[in-house]
Amino acid sequence: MAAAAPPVVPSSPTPSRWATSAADEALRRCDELAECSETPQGLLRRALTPAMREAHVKTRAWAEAAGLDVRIDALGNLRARREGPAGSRTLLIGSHLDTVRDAGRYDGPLGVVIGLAVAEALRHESLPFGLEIAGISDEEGVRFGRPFLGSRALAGTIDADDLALRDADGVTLAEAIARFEGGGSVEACAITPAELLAYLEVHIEQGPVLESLDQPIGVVSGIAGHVWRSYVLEGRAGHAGTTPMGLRRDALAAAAELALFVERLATETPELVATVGQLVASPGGNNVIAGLAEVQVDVRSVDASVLAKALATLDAEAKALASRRGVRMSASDRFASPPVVCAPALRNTLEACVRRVGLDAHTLASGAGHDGRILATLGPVGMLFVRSPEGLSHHPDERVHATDVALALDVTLDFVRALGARIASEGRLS
Ligand code: HGY
Ligand code: MN
Ligand code: MN
Repeated sequence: MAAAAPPVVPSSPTPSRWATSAADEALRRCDELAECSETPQGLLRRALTPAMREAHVKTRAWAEAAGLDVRIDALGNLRARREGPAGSRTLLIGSHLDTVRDAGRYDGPLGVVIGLAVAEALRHESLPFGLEIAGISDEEGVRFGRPFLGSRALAGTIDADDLALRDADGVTLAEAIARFEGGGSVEACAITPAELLAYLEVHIEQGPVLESLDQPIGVVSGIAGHVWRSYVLEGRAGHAGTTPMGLRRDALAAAAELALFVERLATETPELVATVGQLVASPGGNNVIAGLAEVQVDVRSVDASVLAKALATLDAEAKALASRRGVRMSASDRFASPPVVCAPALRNTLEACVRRVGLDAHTLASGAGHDGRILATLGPVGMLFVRSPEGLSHHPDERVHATDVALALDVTLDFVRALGARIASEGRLS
């Protein structure tokens, strides 16, 4: 008699029935949130805007249906909370609700709706800690040109320089806060290290690694260090027709040379990525030599020494080419954050939960920035990645597989229960 055919092992395990249904609802909610946009074509939802308020209305309804008390803080973070036992700390689960321009619908919101689904599943289970689901208002930095303003409010580090930042319409952050009428003061947004048990963020990978390994989910080891450095090049505007090439101080040409150097340096340096996403020249005219140009550089590495060396090399090259071209150069940082390591206790627990759903616990670093880098200043941070088909993100075609989201839900629910059991028995995380 022919031997029985070996069992067909699914490329990924089967999620629980709860998770399968919760994943469908989570993806439906991401679709609903994608309707909350400042633009009729393409998705844009910046901090403290009417589109964000629309997103809050929907998210609040889902959170209240899950039995959570909801408030909007001064920076426009949505805070959905269930109290823990007196004196207990809070497990914060969340991600951001703001988007980049022409965004995908999962970068940020997926982590919020997964948090809400898990809170709903745990509604009638006791936990030895408070649970707060955060819809963070500004991670991408699109409106005020500085990222992580929402989580920095949670960390209590918003300062006068931040409040004076202006958006493209000249509205300061302080004015936007006042107009949005979130609750309480900027200071009252803060969570203290004594209050925070841990922060968990579930996020799409936004890169190709998990897909290349055919892994539905992965555990994050750390978040790359990240700097937004602006180089301003000041030459002299002039007539495009009458100014001899040898007498020009062309700021746009200098900026273009710098942008190509940025690309070459990152291409030649392992562990480094660097991008010029914005290059603005003025006065702007086909027949006018640009007198002024600003090059915005995004530089990242998981290795702090690689990042520091790259920035020093960029500064040196900007100075040298400016001198060669007779233009003045100045550099300033709009944002800088060192690499962050995810807490081993959380990472180990996540890995155990991933194995419990029948997966390899693949661990990977995050090249993308996340609010966890800011919240790591308050306490332990853990992150779980969900596979990004084609590694695509910051793009309307960004998508996820429903079964991968379901597996992430199973892992996240198991993780919260595992943390609860540990705190109940040992009183601490590790
Ligand atoms: O830029 C980033 O890495 C993130 O999407 N804010
Ligand atoms: Mn994100
Ligand atoms: Mn993003």
